[in-house]
Amino acid sequence: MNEELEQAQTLLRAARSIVAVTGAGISAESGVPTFRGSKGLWKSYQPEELATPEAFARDPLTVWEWYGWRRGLIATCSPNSGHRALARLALSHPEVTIITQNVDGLHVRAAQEEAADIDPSPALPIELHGSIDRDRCSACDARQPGSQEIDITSIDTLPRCDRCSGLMRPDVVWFGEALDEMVLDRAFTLAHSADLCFVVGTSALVHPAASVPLATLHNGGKLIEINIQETALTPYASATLAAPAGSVLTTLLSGYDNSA
Ligand code: BV8
Ligand code: ZN
Repeated sequence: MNEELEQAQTLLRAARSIVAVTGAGISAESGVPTFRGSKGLWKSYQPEELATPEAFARDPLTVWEWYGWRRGLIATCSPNSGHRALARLALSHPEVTIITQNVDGLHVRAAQEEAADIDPSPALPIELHGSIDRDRCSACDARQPGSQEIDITSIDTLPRCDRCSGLMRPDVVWFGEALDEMVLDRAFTLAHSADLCFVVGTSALVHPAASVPLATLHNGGKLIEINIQETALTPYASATLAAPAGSVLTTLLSGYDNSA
């Protein structure tokens, strides 16, 4: 691991523009279940069963029950040292952008907490799949803060739109739904122009998000993968740090994040 860590630090020092693409694995140490791990969220459900527009149209009560449970769980979790190390890096280096597949909002909270009284925006992530903390109207697209208490007694007690009384849904991207075009374009543009991409805690199975790191590669940039397991991206990584993201990112970025 030390050799890989040294290689990663060499790449980091040489980099002029950096993106960090994160997945559920960066939030595992905060207690947020991953999707495909042993205790993965999907273990008790099938993605098709819950995270699709068809499931919501067919059974909004069960979909809201699952999101209400996840929202409640995530509210008890805190950003871990991996989120914080990335936030500090992005705050001290404007050429760093965080791009996340996660909807748990922990990068946002890490940015706000690490920024303290300075502007947190350089460390706010591009959220490719939306945010579980927000609701979106299934009729008029209006967004409003996510309701903490979801009353799943009946369809009539589910969250309603303040504007048109339409049925609200979690403001996340479901399987079979297109990602926001502007968001995706920005992510690919930044990854394409980056000379270094950290890929942290993702199984690299979900597209188009899993292709974002390839944009760095295809333009001659390098990948550093941080994951406790191998993935389809591992063969393309110039350095592979096979350890929990929290400790690896803290070690890797400690010598770097205050050299603004
Ligand atoms: C689209 C929001 C087209 C919801 C998510 C067949 C049928 C239907 C669709 C498809 C299909 N084949 C391909 C597709 C496309 C599909 C897709 O990619 N499916 C996959 C499963 C094959 N993609 C889509 O549907 C996308 N949309 O294609 O639209 C389109 C175009 C135009 C018009 C209309 C349509 C939309 C995909 C978005 C789905 N929404 N989330 C919610 O969260 O409830 S995706 C969901 O999985 C999460 O957001 C997460 O980001 C994502 C990926 O998972 P990971 O983050 O990688 O997490 P995972 O558990 O898999 O892995 C964790 C990793 O961490 C592991 O590698 C583990 O080793 C590691 N780890 C664990 N602990 C640690 C660690 N690493 C370091 N430290 C640790 N401590
Ligand atoms: Zn509405």
